[in-house]
Amino acid sequence: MPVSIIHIADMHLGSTVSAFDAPKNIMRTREIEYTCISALKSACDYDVVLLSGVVFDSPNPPLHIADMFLGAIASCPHTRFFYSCGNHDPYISPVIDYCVQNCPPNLHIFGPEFPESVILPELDVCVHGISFASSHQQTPLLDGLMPCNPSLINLLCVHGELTESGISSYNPISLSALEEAGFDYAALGHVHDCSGIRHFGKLCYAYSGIPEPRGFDECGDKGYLCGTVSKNDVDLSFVPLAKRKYADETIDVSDITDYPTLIEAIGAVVTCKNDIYRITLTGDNKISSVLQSDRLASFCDSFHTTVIDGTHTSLSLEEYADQPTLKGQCARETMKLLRSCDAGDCELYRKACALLFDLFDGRKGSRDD
Ligand SMILES: [Mn+2]
Repeated sequence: MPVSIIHIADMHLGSTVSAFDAPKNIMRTREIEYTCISALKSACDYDVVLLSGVVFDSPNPPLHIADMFLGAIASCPHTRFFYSCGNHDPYISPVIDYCVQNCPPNLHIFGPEFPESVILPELDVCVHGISFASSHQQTPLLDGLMPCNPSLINLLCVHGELTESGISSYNPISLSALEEAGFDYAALGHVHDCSGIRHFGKLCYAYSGIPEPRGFDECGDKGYLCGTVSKNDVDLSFVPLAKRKYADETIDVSDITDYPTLIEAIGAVVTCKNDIYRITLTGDNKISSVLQSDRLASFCDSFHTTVIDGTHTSLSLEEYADQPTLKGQCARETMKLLRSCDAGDCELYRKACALLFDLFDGRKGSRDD
């Protein structure tokens, strides 16, 4: 009989969002908690839940967060939950002490000393796991793995980094060692992108990624993996859970000459009102010497959009340098500054010069020549 499982990792419960204004920070913090806790509560129809570390963002989160986690597990009394602690929530920490003391009967928290195996005889399943003891783990936790009993479905639940070099501060894991031990499915945590189901010889393994993103290094769909595992078949699929996505986009403005067209171009990228966007404008700016990033962002219908001006100006100083005009003098002074300034300041001086040109032309920072 196949066993039905949910593989969920890196929930980072107890982390607080601070990138937005105060009401949105609170809303987003609560949303992340809600998604994760709902995911746990939705596990009632599954046999086994594998929590591959970093349930908690820190060793000492507010205890009501731990109560929410334990309460969600207790609300699915017929589902067996297995939890291997990771680098943010190591086994030796106040929050894990609390969870151990208040552990619902259907939750098993693996210890940090040696890989443990829990047999579920009614399912012909054996779940293996081990916890980080502290925030760093250079010695591979799975050293000294015993071979699996091949008559059972063997599931591994662990936090760590896949590497054949044996070198990592976050529990180096060797795929060849996992395959040799005879696991049917290795549920891994630590990497925040879902890897999809991968194969190494007879071994199936995956990083499920995080359920909810918290920054622009976590773009795209986020969620968990669920489905069934049997002796020779792993049928798991990715289920998106996140309420919002992060999108990090670049727009080359070189062919754009006015604000309305730029606003249209940004609008074509900011397509979902629930999502969080970072739009970096690049290329040759012929629109305005000072792009009003905040104003551009204010036109966007989204949870939050940041616009960053990464453009450069193609203003030709040489063209004006010979003129006996204010523009000519400004061009000559700017060229002098450019010869002696750090590379990082060059664009700043060029933009300042472009702004002055706009002012001389009476255009308030809107250059169109
Ligand atoms: Mn980690």
